[in-house]
Amino acid sequence: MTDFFKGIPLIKFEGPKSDNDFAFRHYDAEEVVMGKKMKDHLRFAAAYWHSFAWPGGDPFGGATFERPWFGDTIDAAKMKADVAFEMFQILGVPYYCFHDADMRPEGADFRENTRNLETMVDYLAEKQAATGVKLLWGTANLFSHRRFMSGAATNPDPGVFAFSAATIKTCMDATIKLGGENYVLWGGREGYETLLNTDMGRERRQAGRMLQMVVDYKHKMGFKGAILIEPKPQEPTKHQYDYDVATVYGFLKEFGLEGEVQMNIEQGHAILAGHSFEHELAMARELGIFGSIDMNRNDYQSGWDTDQFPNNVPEMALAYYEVLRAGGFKTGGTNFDAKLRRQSLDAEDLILAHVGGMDACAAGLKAAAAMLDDGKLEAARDARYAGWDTADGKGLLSSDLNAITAKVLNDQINPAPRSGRQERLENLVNRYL
Ligand code: XUL
Ligand code: CO
Repeated sequence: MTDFFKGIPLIKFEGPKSDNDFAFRHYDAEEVVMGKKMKDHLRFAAAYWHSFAWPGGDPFGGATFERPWFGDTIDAAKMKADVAFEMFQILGVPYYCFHDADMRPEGADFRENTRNLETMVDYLAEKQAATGVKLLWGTANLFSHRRFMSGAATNPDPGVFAFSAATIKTCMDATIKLGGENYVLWGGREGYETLLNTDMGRERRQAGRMLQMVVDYKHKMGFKGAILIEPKPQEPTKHQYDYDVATVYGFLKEFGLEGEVQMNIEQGHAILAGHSFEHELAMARELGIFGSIDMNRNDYQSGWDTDQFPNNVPEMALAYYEVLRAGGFKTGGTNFDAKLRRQSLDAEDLILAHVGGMDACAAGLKAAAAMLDDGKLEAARDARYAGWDTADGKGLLSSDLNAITAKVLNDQINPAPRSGRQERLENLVNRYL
């Protein structure tokens, strides 16, 4: 036991009337919603990087957090793991996620990185066995170290491609050894700053080849989890190749990998791409590539990726509505890719941020389930498209322009516009919140 969270109790469900900051009002892990326990719907995961590796810097100042585990030694990394697992247990989150660089000390080269990673994987395996906390996904940090400044798979230097491929292999090995349920690829610096120095065709082909190698390795190793790509439109590079779900789908089609890879969709990334979160979720569902979510929120004024803890229940209800319509999570889950504000120094800030986020997700999930249970939204949508279920409607799609023109003349088709009833539906949604 460390004393980092000293005095903070295990967080329990106390119901909406509770006055206790250190309690859930909506998240009751065992409560059954639409035939499934809430914990199995939401599959919460805490992110190692924001909560335990990020020091609180911004472009104007350095670290504000002075955590006792900061330092590039194995002992420090073990203390970090001890504290992380204490937090997972206090919150009752069943899963966590990591990048290699979050949980192992940075080595001088690939060999030392791998040795450090393996040491920490053994330690994390012990912690998982002792606590029952599981790994939702692992990933490689191929964007922080300066060697990756011009990309990883898309780098103009083949040496960086090789270093990246080898690092991905070790991170997939770590994920498999820890029983991870998915492996994530976020294209950290897979994009470009200026076309003046960029061969876009080459870079995209390199990324396609790397992804194929990842898929091949997954099958070679018999890994049953999902390979997930996390789209993001900008930041760190000006033009990221994995802009949004639709762009990534085009990329997967181009390289013949659409049946092999699913999406990890992040709330803040969706907004940066000019979409809503629910748009990205619905798009992935329609394309058959929905996998998992990174839950957070951005500041709507600042225009960059602020990775705040989520707290907007009406928005989250619409997101979980799309998750439920996609059939819910299979290997995926709800990962809090969210960090404290840099003034939130205290251990209890870390706990309360997650408590609020988990509660908001639970409230959103319950509202989403109520919308589906009630069926009014589905009925209104079905009614709007009812014409397509008639013989005439179905026939159109297998017809051609000549035959359709003859039909329009013969049947005197002269459609009258009908209301989309948006406000009525928005009012209806508010009744479930
Ligand atoms: C960056 C981001 C990453 C990925 C994992 O914006 O979301 O933390 O989730 O690399
Ligand atoms: Co993310």
